[in-house]
Amino acid sequence: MSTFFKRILGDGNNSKVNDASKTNAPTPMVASLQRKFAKGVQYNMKIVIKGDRNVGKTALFERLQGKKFREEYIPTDEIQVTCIQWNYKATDDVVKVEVWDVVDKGKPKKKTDSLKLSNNSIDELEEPCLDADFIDVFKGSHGVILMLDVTKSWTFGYVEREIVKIPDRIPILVLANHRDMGHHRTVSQDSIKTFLEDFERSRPEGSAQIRYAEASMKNGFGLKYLHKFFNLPFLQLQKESLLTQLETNRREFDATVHELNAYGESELQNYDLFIEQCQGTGKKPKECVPDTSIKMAPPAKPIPGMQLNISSSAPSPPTLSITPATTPIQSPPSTSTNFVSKLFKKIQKEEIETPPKESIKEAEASTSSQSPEESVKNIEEFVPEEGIDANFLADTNEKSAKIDSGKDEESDDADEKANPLVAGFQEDIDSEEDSVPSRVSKVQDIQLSSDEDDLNKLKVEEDINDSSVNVEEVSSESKGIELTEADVDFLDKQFLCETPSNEPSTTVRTTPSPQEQSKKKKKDKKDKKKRKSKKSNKDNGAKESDESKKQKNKELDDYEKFLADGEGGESNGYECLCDLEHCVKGANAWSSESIERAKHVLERYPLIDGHNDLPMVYRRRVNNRVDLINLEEDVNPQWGASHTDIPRMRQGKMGAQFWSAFVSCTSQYKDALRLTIEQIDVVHRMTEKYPNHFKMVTSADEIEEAFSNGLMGSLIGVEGGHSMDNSLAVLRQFYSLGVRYMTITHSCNTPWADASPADDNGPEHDGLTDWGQLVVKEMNRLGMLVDLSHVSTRLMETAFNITKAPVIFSHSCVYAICNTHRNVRDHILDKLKENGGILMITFVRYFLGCAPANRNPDVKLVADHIDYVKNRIGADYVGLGGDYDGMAGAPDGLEDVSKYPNLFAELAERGWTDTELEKLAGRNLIRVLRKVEEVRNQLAGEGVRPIDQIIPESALANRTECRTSF
Ligand SMILES: Nc1nc2c(ncn2[C@@H]2O[C@H](COP(=O)(O)OP(=O)(O)OP(=O)(O)O)[C@@H](O)[C@H]2O)c(=O)[nH]1
Ligand SMILES: [Mg+2]
Ligand SMILES: [Zn+2]
Repeated sequence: MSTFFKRILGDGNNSKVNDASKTNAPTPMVASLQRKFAKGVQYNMKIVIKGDRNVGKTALFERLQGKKFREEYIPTDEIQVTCIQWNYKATDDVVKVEVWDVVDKGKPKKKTDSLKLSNNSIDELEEPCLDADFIDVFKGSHGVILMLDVTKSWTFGYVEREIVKIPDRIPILVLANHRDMGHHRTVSQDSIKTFLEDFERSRPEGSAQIRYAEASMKNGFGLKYLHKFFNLPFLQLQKESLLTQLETNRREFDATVHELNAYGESELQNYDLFIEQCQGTGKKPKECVPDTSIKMAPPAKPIPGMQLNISSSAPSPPTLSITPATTPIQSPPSTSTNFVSKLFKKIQKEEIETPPKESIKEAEASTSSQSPEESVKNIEEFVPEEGIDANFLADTNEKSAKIDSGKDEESDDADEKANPLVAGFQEDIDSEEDSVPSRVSKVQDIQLSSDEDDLNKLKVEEDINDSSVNVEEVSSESKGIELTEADVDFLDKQFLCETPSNEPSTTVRTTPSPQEQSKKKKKDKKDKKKRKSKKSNKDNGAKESDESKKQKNKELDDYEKFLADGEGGESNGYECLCDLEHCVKGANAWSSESIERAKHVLERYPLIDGHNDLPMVYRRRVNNRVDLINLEEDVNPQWGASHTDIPRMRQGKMGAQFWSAFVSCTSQYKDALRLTIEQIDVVHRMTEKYPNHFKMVTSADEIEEAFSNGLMGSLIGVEGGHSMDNSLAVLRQFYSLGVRYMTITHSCNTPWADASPADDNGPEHDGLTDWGQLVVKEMNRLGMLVDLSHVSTRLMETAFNITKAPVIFSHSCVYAICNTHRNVRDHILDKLKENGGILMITFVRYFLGCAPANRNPDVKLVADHIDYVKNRIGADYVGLGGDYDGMAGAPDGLEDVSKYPNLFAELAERGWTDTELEKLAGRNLIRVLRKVEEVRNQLAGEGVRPIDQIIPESALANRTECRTSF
């Protein structure tokens, strides 16, 4: 067995190679587990543990194997995998759980001495490094445990960045580790939960569950929760298996109907022709026998490649196993599908015990006796040469009964039959019973996942006896890392582009020899008795699982209570090893001329971006403690990767920024107002802290003035009408605090306005209620920009009808290119032109690249959206609202705020004039703001008074519990 393979899966026997106490290598599976698996694994489940460096992934990995907690920190060099066994509730199903301790960036290693590469040309190669850069760890996964350390805020940043890369179909457990270090805690439970709630809302319907729990690997807190969590990936796996089988069934069904149709219409099914042939002189069809007895087909063959075992023994749900396309029991070494469907395509030859001669004979005999149908290759052979056996039907049953009993003398329970393609680790399954010394080589066919194309192809055939390795093929294709990467605007109602994969379940399988099968059956019978006696106890336990349903809001076990039974305690702080690398992918090259031109434009006229969520990052990562962060330096080492800091803003030639005072919709009817004021406070304090860079500005003139003084203007936008708590007084005071736009809604409806999901789900208020219309009017009167990003299309239409001033879309894209309700439809663009407002194109990957675009978002795609607006309504109505730090990921070439010039260079190369580029940068926004100020002044001149009308009580029905009535 290759050392490579051993590192990944353990070698399943008493390995000399692995010593987990010394290295990161996995431990071999214990004999009892091997035996357990040997009786037939119904499911193979893959669970991935992911997290920043030093959060306790390996500690969990080892806890899951029943090992003790280790204080010592040994960074893991590369991905390690082990197998554990787990049961779903009280059922007898054997679920083999393959646990992956993922390393994002490993250390490449020189090949080890034990490997002799036959191909000298690659002798010098380093062994491939098993890390998440090289392997798409989510492929074939059924669950992900995303770990963070509650004492290190950047490890939460890691979770925020990584969670969006996990395919929607995979259940996720966010595990906040180091709970025992509560006194050093810097990541609050609230901030994690709020983030997860927002994120969950942004996922497409039908996405898998995201759970949150706290844990301590030191004292074992949270492991019980984890055990229960496994139910989710298991049920997901079961669902996928069922769906795959249904799909195969459907295809087979169609094919059969097709075949029957064709056959029915062919000459073969023409009775006259048949009779003619039978009576004629030529070669008669075999069916021409003077016998009227009924001919029946042998028992139906199973659907090729699939075998469905539905067991009724377990109460619920039915157990089921998929048997992939059958491989001959003693198949020759195959070089096509195996272990490295996912991991480098190494084929490994496993030594296994040769069955005793008698059992080989038995097997052969049973194989030959088994094969009346096996030998039937076409319809001609359907009828035996000797003619029709009058008792065919009866015989069939009898024969098959005999065959069965020959194969399985002791089995009295179909459910107990060994799965013919049992999961791996069959070797040495019953060491104490094995007495057969002779050995044969056999290919163990192991599939960890199915997509072969995304991975490097490396086929290695290894002979266990001399440990030599033949590298047959090495391809340098890199894996498709892009696959699961989708941007998520944590704030936006957003859907990931990726279509949930319906890959078949991960399977690790070998074909057991007849001897192995028969042994297993014997064992199974023994085991069955034991299990039956245990079962009644277990059934009682099944009730327990209902509790997990109630746990949605009760994620945290009582830690204090837990401590009473545990040990608790301190641990040293550990050095930060977080990987802060920013990878700039696929940035397109522009001529230096274009880049220079772009920079000149931005030096002449302020680039005013419509939306940046840095204030939210302050809240989530440092609880709004502005002084903890130095924005004048790279912030990445300070609080984990993010898009914005002063050096990068300067590099990006920014002129002014609307900072978003965003609070989650979950705070609506609760403390949204306080939280919003806190975000406004963050903007003021952040601005005042860096007087050499920022200046608080509230008008068009002030933006230009700050710019001319070399300062970047700080503007405030409140993102979501829920922030104003249904009070026009609050709206007015927002204005006093410097707020210059309010987005009418975020992703939730307010009691007076419909958010964009209403486009899909139907309106609650037909856009805006009467009182909602007053909000728009009051904003006009105040001189506050009406922001229509995030609102329903109907609301946009209404707003256009009532607003006296131009509106903005602070961060949206074009619907014609990407059909999400967060984007702006053509007829709205036309109205926008009439209104004189602007659409500020956002960089949120999903809003750029969803269908019909279906493209990887990059600078060019952003430019396409901008060009679209220009072509439809003109360059006067477009601007930029990047949404940096409010989205995960960013388009290629626009990775952070330093990259704006790339976009301007791209547009310059598309023929945009300098004037048009200035308009895009800020001139359009300034024009709109000036107009809004003009309307304000005009209304003031007309003596229009503040709107005095309070929201009708009926609008707040059932939502008044947090309000004091006067
Ligand atoms: N106090 C305390 N220490 C923990 C806990 N979990 C892990 N540790 C310690 O934290 C350190 C890091 O744990 P590991 O499990 O090696 O972390 P890791 O995530 O695997 O780290 P990498 O392999 O470098 O990515 C070790 O010294 C552990 O002993 C915990 O819950 N509480
Ligand atoms: Mg580790
Ligand atoms: Zn938004």
